[in-house]
Amino acid sequence: KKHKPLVIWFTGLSGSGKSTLANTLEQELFENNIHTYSLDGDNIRRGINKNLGFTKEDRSENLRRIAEVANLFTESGLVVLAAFISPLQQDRALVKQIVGPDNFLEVFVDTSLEECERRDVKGLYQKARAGEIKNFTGISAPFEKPKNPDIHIKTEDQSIEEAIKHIKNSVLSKIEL
Ligand code: GGZ
Repeated sequence: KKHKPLVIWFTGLSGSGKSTLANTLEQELFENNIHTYSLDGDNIRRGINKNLGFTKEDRSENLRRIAEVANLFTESGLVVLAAFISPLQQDRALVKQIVGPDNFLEVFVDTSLEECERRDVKGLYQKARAGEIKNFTGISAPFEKPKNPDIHIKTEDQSIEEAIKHIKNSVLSKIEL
């Protein structure tokens, strides 16, 4: 099927649910015969960005490279799903510029720090509180909430199914299927 290029960019705290939403959405897009590619910490930070850590500068460069990669994939006709904390407004703005503002859909996965810390699926918040992880987003590094996200998902008030339906409708209209 022919459709416009698109980068679906999930931003939010560690443990907010970005990957869960991205993975579920990707399955549904697949069922609609939309060709996708997902970028996340697992395939990026272990590969092309393995020399980068979590300082402000490294995060910035991490996100810049991801945006360039996302742009290459969209040029080849894919819908890209990218799930990264992307904590700073200026970095998200640069990403949007690199992929092209018209090809960019920003999804703010808004889960409170309290809830992420309560879930603490990977035990990272506990380590961050204990000082074992430095520059941890929400604890010892900033997260600037997006002011005007295209889509705002409050995972504490909305089911995954509802959230996915919302994002999917927006994606389908944006790529004009
Ligand atoms: C935040 C960290 C940190 C620090 C390791 N701060 O929940 P996770 O584990 O699986 O996902 C987080 C991931 C964040 O990488 P991103 O590339 O998305 O970050 S950014 O957009 O800011 O560049 C977390 C893990 O890496 N992690 N140390 N200090 N998250």
